[in-house]
Amino acid sequence: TPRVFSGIQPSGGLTLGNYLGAMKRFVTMQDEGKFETIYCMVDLHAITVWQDPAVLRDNTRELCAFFIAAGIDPEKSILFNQSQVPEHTQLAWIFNCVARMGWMKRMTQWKDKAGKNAENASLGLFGYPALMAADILVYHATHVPVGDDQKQHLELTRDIAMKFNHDFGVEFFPVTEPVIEGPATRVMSLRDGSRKMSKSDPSDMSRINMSDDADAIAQKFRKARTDPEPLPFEMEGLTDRPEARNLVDLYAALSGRTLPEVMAEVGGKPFSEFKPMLADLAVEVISPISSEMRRLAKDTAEIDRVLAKGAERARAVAAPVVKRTYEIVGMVG
Ligand code: AQP
Repeated sequence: TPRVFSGIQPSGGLTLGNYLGAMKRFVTMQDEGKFETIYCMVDLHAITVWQDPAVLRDNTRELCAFFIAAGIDPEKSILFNQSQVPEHTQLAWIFNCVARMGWMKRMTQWKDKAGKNAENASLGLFGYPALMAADILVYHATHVPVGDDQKQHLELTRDIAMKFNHDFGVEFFPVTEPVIEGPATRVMSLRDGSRKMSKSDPSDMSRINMSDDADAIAQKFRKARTDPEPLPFEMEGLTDRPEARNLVDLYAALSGRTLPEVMAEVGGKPFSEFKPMLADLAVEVISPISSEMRRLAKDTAEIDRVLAKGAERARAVAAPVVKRTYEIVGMVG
């Protein structure tokens, strides 16, 4: 069976963008039953920027509770935390030696996150995509569901797999397919239609957090930036109106309907009418997940048991791949 791998950073909270662009699609792929599904909290990625240790531990457990509350079944999928499976970093070192500096320097996430202060960014942040390639390829994953922002990193993963295979004259690592589809592969900030919604945006008003209550959600949509025109009647009328487009996309993704279906319902409405509809729908989707998350997160012993079991299952798949890789590279052992 084809194998799916994807991960989310426990870098604090979870946005509606992470949920619609990633988590919700992880659940669909698990439930379709066409794939073996492997999902990961990538704590080693999170520490490429500073994380308070106690907060990181809490965030990792909370993210695990989110996965389960959103519908990931730790029996059906392998659900685990990255640092509990050392094979990821073992393979990442090999990939550090395969990937080229020039490839890494071209990554837009590196440029965005390191910004003008690249001299002071961590080496880990620069090497992030090599660890990500290892996360995926240590399972020989064939399909990776992600948001649109990760497209470039997945291309790099393919480049690393191909260069490794070519350098060592083997057909060992698969060339992975990104799975970037659906109506919410790039959810935009509520304050700026040209930036993606992100956990690390300094403005909390720019995002819907999966832990926001109904009042906060209603307020954030009410204050979301828009132009003054009412919604158009046709999809074409959303071109060059990024904020309007984003809200309509969100409505479609949250209601599980297509854009044309949604336009037939809300076309022509002023934002004063549409925004409360969107807020109600978001609350309907988010609140059962967040209340279940809070319930599950209370039992940290149970979360830790799930993570330990997930790590054991993950290692059973990853260890033989690392062993074979080290043989191919020429390590004695
Ligand atoms: N705005 C988004 N729309 C759709 N998908 C998104 N993803 C992130 N933002 C959006 C997808 O969520 C998955 C997990 O992302 P991550 O936790 O690894 O970190 P990220 O991509 O860097 O997301 P954030 O929220 O912007 O976190 P920070 O601010 O810490 O960097 C990925 O599949 C991603 O595509």
